[in-house]
Amino acid sequence: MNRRDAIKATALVALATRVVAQDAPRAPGLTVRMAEPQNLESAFGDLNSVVTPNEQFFIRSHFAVPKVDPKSYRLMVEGAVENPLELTLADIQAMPSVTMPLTLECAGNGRVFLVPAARGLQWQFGAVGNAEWTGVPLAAILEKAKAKASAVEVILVGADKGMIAGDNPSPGPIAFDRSIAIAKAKKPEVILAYKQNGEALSASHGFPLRAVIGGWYGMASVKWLSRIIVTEKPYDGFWQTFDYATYERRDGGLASLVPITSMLPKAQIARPLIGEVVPAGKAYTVRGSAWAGETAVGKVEVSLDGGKIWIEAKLVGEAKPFCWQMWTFVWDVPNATGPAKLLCRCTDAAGKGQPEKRDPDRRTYAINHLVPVEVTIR
Ligand SMILES: Nc1nc2c(c(=O)[nH]1)N[C@H]1C(S)=C(S)[C@@H](COP(=O)(O)O)O[C@H]1N2
Ligand SMILES: [Mo]
Repeated sequence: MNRRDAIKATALVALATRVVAQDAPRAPGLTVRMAEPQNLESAFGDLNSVVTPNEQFFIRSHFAVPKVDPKSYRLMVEGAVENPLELTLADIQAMPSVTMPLTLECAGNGRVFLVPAARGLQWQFGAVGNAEWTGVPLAAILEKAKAKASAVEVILVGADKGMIAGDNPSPGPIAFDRSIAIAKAKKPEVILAYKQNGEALSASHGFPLRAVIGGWYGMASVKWLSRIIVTEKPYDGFWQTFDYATYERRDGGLASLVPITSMLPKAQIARPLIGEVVPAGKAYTVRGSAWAGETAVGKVEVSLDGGKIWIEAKLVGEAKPFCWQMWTFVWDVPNATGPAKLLCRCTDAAGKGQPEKRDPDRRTYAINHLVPVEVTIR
């Protein structure tokens, strides 16, 4: 290498280091579901604390991560408000803050289990995580902006943009956005967060500011939040009509597409992993987590016989609203070698459980039918 090459190499290394330093280091256990834009799945089998460490938190991004300069950043609040706002990051951080654990599950989590196979990212168990989010309640922002009494919805707009390809291509680049009903927008579990587990948001998770909509599937938790538009009629943007909508209100052959909101009850087994070899004739502590969206987890049960007999698992730790709960179940593994099948299910506090079979009305979202974990006893 001559001197000029050496200088060039050093410059490249410096550049590469700087690019990497924009984001938090990632745990080696993450699975790449898409390289660009980066979509990473958590190692759900590694679950051993109620809070998912930032470097293990799944990433679901539809477009490239937008570069947002925190100094020139402004959050615009407009539409059906008496007092439109243009807030700096400092303005937002000067407001009274709240910190709360909220669980986010991608509406496509579990898509790999759909039969026949569905298009889209093939998430297994790891497009879900739980973090302590710090920020300001959206309600406080709406109050500051004096949202009108005629307000129906709040549209949250991200700074990321791109083209939608495929059968129904977008006419040009569109932003990632999503509306939520005004009643939900004013709930305390809806926050605009600038910290995740006590650290500034990383670029991948929405730096400098993101929405976190407690109880709802992840798509409404808009990252890189740039605009809030208060509207007097329901919004029908791409991300709640073409995408992230399920068939509901079926009535005499009429089916309407309704935007996905609350997470459905779901329990997942972290250990054993699918295909794990489990020692024969010993006790094995099965563990996992369960969540129920806007409702509390009522109970978690495990079946070892394909769903005939269900035995209650032990819920671990304190139950917190909009936050998953860990559970364990001591399995007395038989002293005979061969295959075994474990099932788990969550019933929410209102008595709603998980379906045994997949409901096709849900298209490729809101996947909470029972999925067996098949292992080998040896
Ligand atoms: N601006 C923007 N916000 C977004 C997305 C996106 O692509 N762009 N993806 C959404 C989806 S589908 C999910 S599941 C969550 C994932 O959040 P995470 O990447 O921090 O895990 O972000 C949501 N917010
Ligand atoms: Mo998602």
